[in-house]
Amino acid sequence: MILYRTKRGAVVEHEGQQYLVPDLHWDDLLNDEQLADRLSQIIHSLQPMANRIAADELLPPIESQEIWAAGVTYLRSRTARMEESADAGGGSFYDRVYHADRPELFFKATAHRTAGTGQALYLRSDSQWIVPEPELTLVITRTGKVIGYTIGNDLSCRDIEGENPLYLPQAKTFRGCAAVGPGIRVQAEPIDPATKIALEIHRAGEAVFTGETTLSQMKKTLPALVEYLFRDNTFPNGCLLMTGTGIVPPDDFSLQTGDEVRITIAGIGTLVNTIE
Ligand code: DO4
Ligand code: MG
Repeated sequence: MILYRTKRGAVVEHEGQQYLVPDLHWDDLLNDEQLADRLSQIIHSLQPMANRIAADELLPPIESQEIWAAGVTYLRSRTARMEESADAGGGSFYDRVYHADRPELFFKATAHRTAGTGQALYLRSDSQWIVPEPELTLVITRTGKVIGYTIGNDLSCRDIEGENPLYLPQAKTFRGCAAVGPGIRVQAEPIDPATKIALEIHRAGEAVFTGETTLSQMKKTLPALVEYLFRDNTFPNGCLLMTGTGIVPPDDFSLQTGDEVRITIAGIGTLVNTIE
């Protein structure tokens, strides 16, 4: 079942039908450890919506949650980071974190810096090398339970992070730096490791980059990422955790104004954003 945050309220899509679930607060929903069961019960007593939700009614599936992100969880990311930081003496940091037990975890964004599907992401004005990062994104309650999965775009400035690893917060966090959506796949069971993630970047109607990976390529486990994130940390309204990219365009690629970025994760949907 997919849960959408929309201009009409929370909407559940199940077996091809959509149901408006009134009077529910988003922050409460995302902190319900039994959300899958609760939504199943609620829609049982509802009629399907006669007028389905249109694409322009969708809102990003986030309210008071912080978005955090894990890095260097796939070999492709480790290699790309080592290359971009080579001139700055990037040395072995990325290789070491790829193999270490402790993951790289960083603060990414809040709702006001985050777009939903169909909304714009922004290029940082002092970066000339910006790429999308398509990432499975966990939806986690304040108690640390994963109650669903969405799609994330961890927009990243490779020149700024490559110049010096201490610039990471500036490379990652700025206005319009993140996208999540279109909705949340609510399920209590772990996600299938064979799940595919695909990235397409379109420019003037043409695909200028396409790439694909699967969750099974991830070096870290999802429970380990969540356990480290919640170690000595609290999230009063729950949080979203982007789990790292396994797809990095070639080094001569940078996003441009007008590009369209499409990220598809099987079973969740497609997150579409234009670049401004
Ligand atoms: O260390 C830089 C960021 C890594 C990252 O965002 C990723 O691997 O997805
Ligand atoms: Mg990333």
